[in-house]
Parts: sequence; structure tokens; C-alpha cells
Amino acid sequence: MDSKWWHKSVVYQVYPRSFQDSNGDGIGDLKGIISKLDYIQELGADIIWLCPVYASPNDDNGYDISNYYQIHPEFGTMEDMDQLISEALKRGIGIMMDIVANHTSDEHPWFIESRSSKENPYRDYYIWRDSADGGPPSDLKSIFSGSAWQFDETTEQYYLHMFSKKQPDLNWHNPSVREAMYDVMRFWIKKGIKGFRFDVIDLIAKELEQGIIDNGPLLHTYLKEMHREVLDGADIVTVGETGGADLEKAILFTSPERKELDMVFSFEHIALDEQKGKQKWDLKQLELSDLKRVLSNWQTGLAGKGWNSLFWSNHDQPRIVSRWGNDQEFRYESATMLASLLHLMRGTPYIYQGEEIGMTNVQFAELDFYRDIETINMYNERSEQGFAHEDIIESIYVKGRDNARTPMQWIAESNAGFTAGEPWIEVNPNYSAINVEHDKNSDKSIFQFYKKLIELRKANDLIVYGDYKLLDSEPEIFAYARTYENEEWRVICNFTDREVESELVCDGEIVIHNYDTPGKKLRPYEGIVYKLKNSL
Ligand code: TEU
Ligand code: CA
Repeated sequence: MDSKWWHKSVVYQVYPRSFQDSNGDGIGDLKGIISKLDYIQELGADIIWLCPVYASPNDDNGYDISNYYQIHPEFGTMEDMDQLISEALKRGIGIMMDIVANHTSDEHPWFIESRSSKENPYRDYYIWRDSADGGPPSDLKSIFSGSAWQFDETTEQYYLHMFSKKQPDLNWHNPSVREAMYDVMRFWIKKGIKGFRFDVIDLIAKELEQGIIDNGPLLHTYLKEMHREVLDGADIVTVGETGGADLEKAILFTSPERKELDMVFSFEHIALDEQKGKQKWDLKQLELSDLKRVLSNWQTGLAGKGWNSLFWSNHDQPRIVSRWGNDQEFRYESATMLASLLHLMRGTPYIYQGEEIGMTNVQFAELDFYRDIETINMYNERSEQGFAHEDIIESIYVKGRDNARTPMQWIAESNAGFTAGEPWIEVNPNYSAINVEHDKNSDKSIFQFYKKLIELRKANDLIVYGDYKLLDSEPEIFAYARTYENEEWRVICNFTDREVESELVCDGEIVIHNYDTPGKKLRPYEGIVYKLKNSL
């Protein structure tokens, strides 16, 4: 497989609303991000995935876009955006824009036109259907609870919204819709951005009459068209959010010769703590054997055929240290163990803001403190269905998206240095202990560890291109080997808060380790990486 610049890249994801506020209105903004570029450069990331900053009524925090060519005034101006792009480039960092192509805001001019009459030229930009038996056209459910159909009085038809009713789905079967989205992408490429992250891209080719929502039969045709029309020749890295992709589908999306996408986000590993066939709120304990199987399957399955994205966290997921680590007694150990496991794999790693300092989940006592539409809708729906407050709030503590959206914790002072005003969502009260300043000033910190992992990747093609093999080991341990040319590395991770004996512990050269000295047994959440002495 040909090597590409982004094979060696590390992506840092910024959720602009919660990163850094520059003007005291309590909302993170572009000037705030610019002021933190040196921090991201110091960490070593070379791409910033910027969650949506376009004009938006903010029903879903920017994933409901009313103008793809404008910056939301809360975030700043187009001048600020140009400055962010150029200041980032000066530091060797490219900006990856988030393209929401499956739906727009209901306040987008296309939808305002579309809903105005059945004859309007924009009518067919969206998905309209007649009522069936006096109710919605079908019993399809929105991902944000309730029906996916909203009745519109003006024309007495229903429109489809897979997310909130303020996020009507676009009709990608209409060539004008596709062309309009391609124009959006061309505009941003001209501005000098270096990548696109495509929101729920596997939903665009739905075939309602056949009951197909994700991975519709024309999906690959559209992606190829998009590649031809927009991406070919532009030196842009692309990642598609494909919640419904298994390995087989991911190969189709990411095989270079198919010219579709460079990589996709798979949800298979992060769905392992939910009950199959149920909602993400229906919790289940993670089985380490499942995690080993799933991650290893992707590692070996995409080898030579496509490319992996590696992630634990994003703005939709709970904090990984709280989820699969221990955010109390072993916060340092478990955060760094999880980081080692992921960052030594083949693929492009994504770090979600705050992950690099081990930020944790948050527990607000009342629904009032929550801001996320998915959380609020779910709470109301389950309350009506008779679920107890305690049960619903417990699932929000574990899975709610606001866990990832509390402000970035910079310093130990008021509002963690995020804002001089009132933050749009409360800061996690643990900011006095968990913050960037603390981590940067300690020799041993989660931040320093992430920095070292990134340096290792930049210096070792073994991490980028080496073969991967799961090592048969104890049930509490996730271990694997990476081999490249004449070298072999061994990654050993203890997933428990107990001491565990492992046959894999050896006397090779230690590459990176989250304890000061090697021991006979693996200590709680110990993560150790060896370069084997008698390599191949
Ligand atoms: O998320 C897509 C998606 O499938 C989510 O519904 C995800 O399953 C859920 O958030 C898990 O809790 C993308 C964006 O990442 C998300 O922020 C948006 O809300 C959504 O699309 C709609 O644009
Ligand atoms: Ca602001």
C-alpha cells in the first residue's frame, strides 16, 4: 500500500463550544482555539478535527447547520476562521472540517423554501411523505427519541428527521443536493483546510420504501462521485462516521483503489458495553475478550486493504478513563494504559480534547444542568414510560454526551480558565485537581505520556506500518505484538485494578511504561511496551 502523509498523523478533536472562551460570554470560540494552538502543537498533534462552527440555531450544538458558508457569530467571524487556518498551518497543523451532509437545520434557506409548497424547486431537497392511516408515514424512530417524522401544516405532509425535528434529512437521490454539498466542500478546500470528517455519512443513501436507512445500495456510488467531483487531486484526508459499518463494509469504504474515503469511524468496539439490539442507554459490562476480538479483527482485517481510525473518545461518547478505566484511585495508570493500547496500534489515532489530561465523566444531580438534546429527549421519553429518575440519571452518568462536553480544564482557578464569564455548561468540579497546568508541570502526567506516545509514532515506522498480532494471554490482559522489518514490540496491558501474573512479561528494552520500574507481576492498569531483544 502506498504511504500517505496522514498515515503518520495524529488528530486532536476540538469541540469549539467547550474548548476556550476568549470574550467572556461563556462559549468557546475560534479566537480561543487560536490562543491554544501552541498547546496542541506541544502535544504533537498535526490535524485538528474541528466540530461544526457554521451558522446554526444550535438545536444539536452546531450539527444543525443553517449556512455552510458562514461562521456562527458565537464562534467568531470568517476572518477568525481564516486566521485559525493560517495560524495552524504555520505550526504544521491542518484543520479538518466537519461536514454534516445528511441533514441541515430546519432554518436553512433550502428547507424554508422546501416546506413552503409542494411545487417549490427545493421541495425535493428533503424527504416528504403523506400520512398513513392518519398518522406518520411509518413507525420509524428518530435517533433522538420519538418519531422520525414531523407533520408540517403548510403542505400537510411529513418530513423525515433521523435526529431532532430541527434537523430535516436531505434527499441525496436528488443530484442538485449532491452538487450543493460538493460546492460546500470545494469552498472549504479553497480555504486551505486539510481534511473532512463526514457526519453520519452512511445514512445519506437511505431507501425508505425498502426500509433501508444506513448503507443504502447507492451509498458507494455517491461516495465515488464525491471523490471524483471534489476530492480527487486535493491533498485532503477524509474520515467518515459510519456507525453501521462492520469490517467488510469498512474495507469497501477505505480501499484506496475504490476512491471513496481514507478511513472510517467504526462503532463496533464502543458498542460493547450496551445490550445488543437495544439503545445505548441500556447498559452492560464490557467483556475484555470482546474488546480483544473486535479491535484485533479490525487491526488484521484492514491490513493492506484499507486504513483504521483509532479512537476511544469523541464529543458523543463518555470519557474513556471513567468508562473502561478507573477515574479515582488509578486515574493516571488506567488513562495511560488505555492510551498505550490504542496508540501502539496501526491506524490514525484521534485524541478528544481533555482525554490527554485524563478528564472524567461528570455527574449533575438534576436534569436542568444537562444541555444535550439527545439526553434531554431520552430523559423525557423514559420518564413518560415510567422509568425511575434514579435509573435514567444513572444511565446519563454512564453514557450521556455531556460527559464529554463540560469545558476544557486548563488551570485550577475559577471555571478552570475556560471562561471569565458564566460557562454555557457547568465545569466539572474536579478541575482543581485535573487540569492542563498541573499535567504540564509534572514530570509524570497523562499529558506527558500522550506526548511521548505521539513522539514514538513519529519516530517508528513499526507503529505506523508494522504487522499486528494478538497475543494469547491471561483473561485480564490485552497484549499484542507489532513486527516490522527486523523488529518486534510487545504491548501488555492489565485491564484490572488488581495485580495479575502474566507469562508475557519479559526482559526486553522498555519503550514506554506507566510504572517507574518493571515488576514480576503486572500492577493495577499497568501498561508496558517492550522492544524484544532477539527481535526476528
Ligand atoms: O453522531 C451520529 C450518531 O450516530 C449519534 O447519534 C451517536 O450515535 C450518538 O450521539 C451517540 O450518543 C453525529 C454527531 O457526531 C453527533 O454529535 C450529532 O448529534 C449527530 O451526528 C447528528 O448530526
Ligand atoms: Ca466566546
